[in-house]
Formats: sequence, C-alpha cells, structure tokens
Amino acid sequence: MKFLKWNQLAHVGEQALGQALGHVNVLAGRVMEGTLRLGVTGLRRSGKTVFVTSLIDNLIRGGRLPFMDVIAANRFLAARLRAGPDRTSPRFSYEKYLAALTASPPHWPAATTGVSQLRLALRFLPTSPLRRSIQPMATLNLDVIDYPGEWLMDLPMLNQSYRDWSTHTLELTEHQPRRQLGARWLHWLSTVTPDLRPDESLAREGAALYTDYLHACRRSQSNLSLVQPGRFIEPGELAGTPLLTFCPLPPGNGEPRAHSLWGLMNERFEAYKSMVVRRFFVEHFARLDRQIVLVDVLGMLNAGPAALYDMRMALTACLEAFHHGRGGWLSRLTGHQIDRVLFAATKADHVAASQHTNMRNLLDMLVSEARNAIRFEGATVDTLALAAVKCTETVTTEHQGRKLACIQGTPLGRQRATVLFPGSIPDGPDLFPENVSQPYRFLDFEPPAGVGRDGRGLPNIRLDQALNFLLGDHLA
Ligand SMILES: Nc1nc2c(ncn2[C@@H]2O[C@H](COP(=O)(O)OP(=O)(O)OP(=O)(O)O)[C@@H](O)[C@H]2O)c(=O)[nH]1
Ligand SMILES: [Mg+2]
Repeated sequence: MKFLKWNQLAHVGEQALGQALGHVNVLAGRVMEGTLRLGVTGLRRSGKTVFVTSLIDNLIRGGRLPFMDVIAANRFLAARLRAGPDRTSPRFSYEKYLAALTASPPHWPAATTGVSQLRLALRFLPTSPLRRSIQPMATLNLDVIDYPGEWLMDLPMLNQSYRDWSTHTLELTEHQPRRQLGARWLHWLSTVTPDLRPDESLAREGAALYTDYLHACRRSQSNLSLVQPGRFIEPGELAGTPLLTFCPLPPGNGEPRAHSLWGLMNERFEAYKSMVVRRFFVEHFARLDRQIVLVDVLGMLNAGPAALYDMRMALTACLEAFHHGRGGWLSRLTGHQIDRVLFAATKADHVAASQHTNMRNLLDMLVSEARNAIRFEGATVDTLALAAVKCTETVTTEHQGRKLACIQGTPLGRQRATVLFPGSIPDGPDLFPENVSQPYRFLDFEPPAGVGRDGRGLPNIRLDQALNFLLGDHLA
C-alpha cells in the first residue's frame, strides 16, 4: 500500500483527501487507536482559542510544524476532525475562527462565552518496523476543549467552604486597587449583618454590587486575574438564575443562624459549587493526560506589579487542583493523572526573537512555585515562549549607530504595518524599577493580511516544539 506523505497532502484537493482516507478505512481493523486528552489551561485572554485554532489548522493543513518529530520523519499521514466524545457539548468552531483570522481584513476570534470541544484524529506510521508489520498505521485521537478563561478561576473555590471563601475574598479586598474598586459593595456590606433574615432582594442587591466590583477588577488598569466566581463575569447559560445570587459576607464571631442572610448565601455558594463548578470540571478537566498552561506574560508586564502578583496567585491556586503525577485534589474523584505539563508564554511575536529566552526565563520565574510542586509530584514539566499565530517579523534597524532588534507588523486598530522597537524583557528578577512609572508598553497586533491563505497552516513560533513535548511520545 502506498501512503500519502504529509507534505503531499497539502496539494491534494479535499475530495481526493476524502477518498484517500476512505481507502484507509478499509484497513480499520488494522489501525491501532489511542486517545489523549489535552487540557488547554489559561486565564482570560491568554490565547487559548487562538492556540487551539492554530494547533488544529497546522495538523489538518500541515506545513508549519517542521520540527515535530513525526512530521520531520515523514511518518505523519493526515489529520481529520471528528465529533467530540461528549455529545452534550458544542463542537469547537475551528472553521469560524479560521475564517475570522483569514478574512479580509483579518480579525481575532471574540472572547469565548461557553464551552466547546473537538476531537482530532491523527493518523501516523509507528516507528518500530515490527509494530508496523502487525499494525501498518496508528491513530491518536486528540481531545481538546475551549472555555472562557474566567471559569478557570472557579476551580480553587471547589476546595473552600463559604466561610473560607468569604474570609479570603474580604482579605484580598482590603488591598488597593481592590479596596477602591469595591467601595460600593464594601459600603453595602457595612449596612448588613450575617444574622439578618434571608431576604431575596437583599441577596440580589449584594450580588449585583459584588458583580459590579468583579467587572471593575477586570476592566481596571491592573487587569486583575483573581476574580471569582467566574460565571458572575461570563455567565453563559446561567445569566439571571438564582445560582448567581450570592456574595461573600464577613463571617463575624461564632456560627451564624441557619435561617439568615448568611444561611441563604452559604446555600447558594454550595449550590454553585456542586451544580456549576464541580460538574464542569469533572466533565472536562478531571481526566486530562497532558496540560499546556498559557500565560500572557507581556500583558501582565504592561499592567504592572499588582497585575503580575495577582496573576501569579490566581495561576498557583488553579494549578493546585489538577492531578499532576500523584498529587492534586480535583482528580481524586476519578483517579486520573497528568504526566506532562508545558508552561507557555504566549504572543512571543510581540517581541523580537532575541527576547524569547528572557521571555521564557521570566515565565519560568513566575510559575516557579507551581512548576516545582508539579515536578515534585512526578510529572515532567517544560517551559517555552510561543506564538500560535505569528503576526510580526523581527527586523534589525540602526538607531544612533546602535543595532536594534525591532519587529514589523500592524499594531491592533491600525491599517498599515510599521517597524517599531517593542521594548525588552529584563533578564533578572527586578521587573519594575522604582523610578520608572510604566516601564512596559508591549503592543497587540492585528493578524497579518492574507495569513493562512497559502493553505499551509497558520504561521507560528514553536508550535511544533510544544506539540512534540505534549504529544510526541504518543505519535512514536
Ligand atoms: N500576536 C499574537 N496575538 C495573539 C496570539 N494569541 C492570542 N493573541 C491575542 O490575544 C487575544 C486573546 O486570545 P484568545 O485566544 O481569544 O484568548 P482566550 O484565552 O481564548 O481568551 P478567553 O476566551 O477570553 O478566555 C487575541 O484576540 C489576540 O489579540 C498570538 O499567537 N499572537
Ligand atoms: Mg477563548
């Protein structure tokens, strides 16, 4: 039998590809199948949807993953989209997101408002000639899900009581900028006591003011990440339901009466945990095999020290829940474990290539606590800087006799490409010098006009390295 080579697939029409794969199906009895669940984890706007779109596009259309072993060794046959394993979740709209990125003018996908999933069947030739003589081809089913980053922040709540959560949230709100952002809600809190009767309109009032405070945290210049509960910001199908009608209350001394405002809020908090959070995470996160954690470090540097500190706390709290190696409490429910975790600094195309090592080192430093905890539990961890969709080129210019590594691209909201010096990333821990008020201004970029139209997969930086680490051993 003659196999189609990966680079040949780019040139065959869709019909021919369908026929080729149909022919392969004849041998279905001799195709070994495996499944790998990849958890794409990241706070809001970290780049999850764009990453999943580019991953699918590059595996389906091929051509821009040169250092992925299975492709470099010409063992990759083709990839095909399949329905996701969970029949109740919508399919990830790969075609819609790709259409947005390749439109004229191109644009980024909108922020995600609900969960979606997808299965990608990767067909390849196994490495060992012996295995190939028994099974000429193998298929790896790669399952991925996409969801609003806000929902990730619900994870730490699963392990907290209403009392713990209230105490912790109120402690956080004592510090600026939160104290000022939450001034109206804090004032409301000063007018109620936990022992008041369980009045529905009072609960609604508190929840509405608390929700305004969360929106203010999100919109603020500090771009705060630790914003809970996630559905208060991105409610999905739960908008307006009583499940979202609670807020933290000061616990006071002693046990408040059950028939009280506290009792009502406590009940709703527990209902939110079991009916929304637990269900979502058990369905989609508890049985992950591999995990990529996407972090927008440049966005955090732009937003300043409060944002960076907050992001670190938020990520550490979320990652504690996953089952890495033998630890983690989320998967105690299922006994499944993640054995490889990749931390990736996203949007590496926002800086010149010479900055990528510093970008990676910075991420390494920011996630050091979580990374060490995961390693301790026995999972393999790596860190890299990547761009799922490369929107700029590194160019060298001269300024006052000095060579400067600049980038060329179209800044977000502009029409024309320009060459600019994006700034540099420090190579040490001193990120925010005291005498400089806003040391970083990394810009966002538009997707380049005509991107992806050559049918070769979206241009990227190190997507192949990321996939090698995450899937490589399952494609051998
Ligand atoms: N230049 C560049 N920008 C990127 C890249 N990935 C993401 N972005 C930018 O980051 C924004 C957010 O990316 P998304 O993939 O939508 O982020 P998300 O994590 O899915 O966000 P939520 O759906 O809100 O959780 C995009 O609109 C782009 O502006 C990349 O590889 N390169
Ligand atoms: Mg998204």
